[in-house]
Amino acid sequence: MRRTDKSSALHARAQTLLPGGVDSPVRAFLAVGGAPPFVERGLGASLWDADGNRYIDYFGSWGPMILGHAFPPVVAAIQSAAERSASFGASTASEAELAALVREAYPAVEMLRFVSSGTEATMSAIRVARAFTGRKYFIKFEGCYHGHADGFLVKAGSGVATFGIAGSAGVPEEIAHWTLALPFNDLGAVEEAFAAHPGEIAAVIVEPVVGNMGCVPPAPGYLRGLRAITERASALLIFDEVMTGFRLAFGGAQELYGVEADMTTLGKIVGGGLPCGVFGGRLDIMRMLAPLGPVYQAGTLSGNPLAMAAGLATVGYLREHRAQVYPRLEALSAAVADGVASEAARAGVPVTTNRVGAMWTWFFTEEPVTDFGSASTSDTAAFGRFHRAMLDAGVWLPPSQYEAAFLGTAHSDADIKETIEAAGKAFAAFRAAG
Ligand code: HOZ
Repeated sequence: MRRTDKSSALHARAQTLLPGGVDSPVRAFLAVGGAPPFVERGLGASLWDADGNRYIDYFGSWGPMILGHAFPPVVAAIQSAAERSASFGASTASEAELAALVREAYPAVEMLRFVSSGTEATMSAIRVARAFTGRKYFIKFEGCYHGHADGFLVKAGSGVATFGIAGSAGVPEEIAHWTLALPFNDLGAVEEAFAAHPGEIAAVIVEPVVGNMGCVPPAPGYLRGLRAITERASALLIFDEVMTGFRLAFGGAQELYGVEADMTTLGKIVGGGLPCGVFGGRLDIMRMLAPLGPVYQAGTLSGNPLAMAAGLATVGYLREHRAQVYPRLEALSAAVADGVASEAARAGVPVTTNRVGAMWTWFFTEEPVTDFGSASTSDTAAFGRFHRAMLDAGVWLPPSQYEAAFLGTAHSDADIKETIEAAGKAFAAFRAAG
């Protein structure tokens, strides 16, 4: 039996000091039950908690750890940068170096700015889009999550969906008013919104493959349709590639689907596990930013040298080894996603599997999952039971039905086999429980 006393004690102490014992709600395990393991260290695809339990990690710090934990070149890069100081608040050569790598991966990102999180990236992108177009509304999609800035919390995914919070207390309705939340994968709804608000919509922001209502791929032609509608309406198309960037391909969803956005936001992998985000896009749009233009945006730790070093080591590795990395991620992800799905089918547990490359979700529903409405048909209690059984067997999945699972280059065939076997036992227990 998995020991949990040390993690439980740490969790109890944290709850007296931090709301819910956490610094981000999705870590609290409220949707799946049980005390969250407190992590002591990670190496490769493994995590160890305070009680000494080892887990195969399928959330990878929610995306960044595509090369595994404590990947030696990333560790060395951070150590070397730290020896030269953790922060200057002044420019270093590493910013332009990483920016050039980003531009190589994303040709549509002609100019960019580094920030410290995905939320900062998306909120800044919307501010620039509003200034560029002179319009106030923006469209987002139900179940998509673009960070926790006020206007994004309307019908959002991730923890907002997990905890059933429709918007958020503290967001003035005057701000929420300018967010038009539409169903994902429904081009007709987008056409209707533009028809209802002619000349008033600044931008459409979308996760091109959604990760925050679980993994939901775009329907064939959907991203192209968004591209065409926004072009026709002279609105900007913003791809939030915080999750998909450098994961689905070196050039993210834009490379995979062959659709270019006017603006792109990145985070997670681009910082190699350190706090880092990016917003960028066409030159004429990015020239709106101070000190060149009238849109103000700033940050003491933006372009932080440790984050740049970790990002350069990570993105540089992906660039150099992309011919091996992405096919390997595809093969491993297909093996684990399909293997677990087969175990569910064998046990008669209804599961719908959505996957694009190294991100996927097992939805506990019979229905195809194409939007937040269909994702919501999932049996979240059954997901919780599955999550607990997998954790007890040493497999740490994202602790919500409304999150995508990830893997990285450090996962081995043995890890996949162990995961599928654990799932088989978990589903067999479902059958025994009736
Ligand atoms: N985008 C991540 C989860 N969907 C963020 C993780 C967090 O909220 O802590």
